[in-house]
Amino acid sequence: MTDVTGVAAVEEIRAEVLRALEMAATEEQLEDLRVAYLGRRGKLTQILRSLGSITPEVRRETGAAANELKEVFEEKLAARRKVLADKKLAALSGQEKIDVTLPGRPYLRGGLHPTTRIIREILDTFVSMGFAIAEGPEVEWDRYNFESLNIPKDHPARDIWDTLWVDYTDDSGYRPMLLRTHTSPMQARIMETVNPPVRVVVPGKCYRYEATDATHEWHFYQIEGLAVDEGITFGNLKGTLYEFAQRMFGEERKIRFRCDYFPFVEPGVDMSIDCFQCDGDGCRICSHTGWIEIMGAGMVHPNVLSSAGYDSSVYTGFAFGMGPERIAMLKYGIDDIRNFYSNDLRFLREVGD
Ligand code: FA5
Repeated sequence: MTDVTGVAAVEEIRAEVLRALEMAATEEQLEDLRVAYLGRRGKLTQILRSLGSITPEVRRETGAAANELKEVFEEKLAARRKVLADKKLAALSGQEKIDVTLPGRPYLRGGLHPTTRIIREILDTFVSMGFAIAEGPEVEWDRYNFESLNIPKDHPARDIWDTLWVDYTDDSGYRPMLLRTHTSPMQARIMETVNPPVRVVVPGKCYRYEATDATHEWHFYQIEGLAVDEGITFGNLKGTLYEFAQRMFGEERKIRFRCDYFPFVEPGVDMSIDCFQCDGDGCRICSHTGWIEIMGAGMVHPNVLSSAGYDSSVYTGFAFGMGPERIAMLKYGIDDIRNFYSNDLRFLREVGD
């Protein structure tokens, strides 16, 4: 390339590119121009690349002219882009009008299901008393749901829990499983894995093959509690559950224990609180008894301790099991448990959080 050809070529490009820039009417055309002159194979790029192969005198002049043109081109390109973008915006704002008097679009906010809300509230109360939280399987073996809880096969107490069975076959053949009827199997599972002292609460879903009514669902939650150590007495059970009831339902609440039968505790009790609606006088909520039953409880049966490998001559413990939906019903005045899982948004919005 000669001197004349080098600088002349740059000047030729300058005239061409400045004209083209003025004429470009869209952002796409500007981009095409950029590629045509400054892209990898662009005209100006090629001149810049060829500088290394020309004589030093020619290189200096041609290089200076080409670099100056590159700068001018980039500046004008940016300025032209801005002119086009401003034009586009002005055109748009002419077409689009925002009516600031229109009401805003409402957005839907998710919330906590009432069961989740009450479970968290109950668990928080026990955690603040030093209990840990554990969870376990909903599909369970007969061994945990019944046998380890002092309910052998063919024991009449099995009738208390109407069970949904699951067919299961593995290498050892057909082995029936079940949908756990209560959270008590976790008592055995926990004691098998940790040494005393134990203080744990277990929330979880349970299933029973039973007809539904205002206080019974075929699937519902329970919260199990278990405390095992040396020297635990019925007094500890009463004190813990009394504290729980006062924190959940108010300091003025009274509690009552009555004998009840569960094969895995001895003695077994059910615990009631005096009705917070009528203060024990009797009303529709407490079926005119003045008391509302909230859970089953008792001292862990020595057979349950020893079947989990604990020495029942050294350790004692208490256990309890409550239904959070029933507690939510009492606390929030809900009159039918079937509302919880029928997916009626009006109910969920009213009672959820
Ligand atoms: C039991 O299930 C025992 N495992 C509780 C227990 C644990 C006793 C540890 C002693 C020691 P029960 O069947 O009563 O007991 O159920 C306990 C609670 O679960 C009830 O008080 C009730 O709140 C709830 N519950 C039971 N069946 C249903 C149901 N069908 N629908 C809703 N809640 C239920």
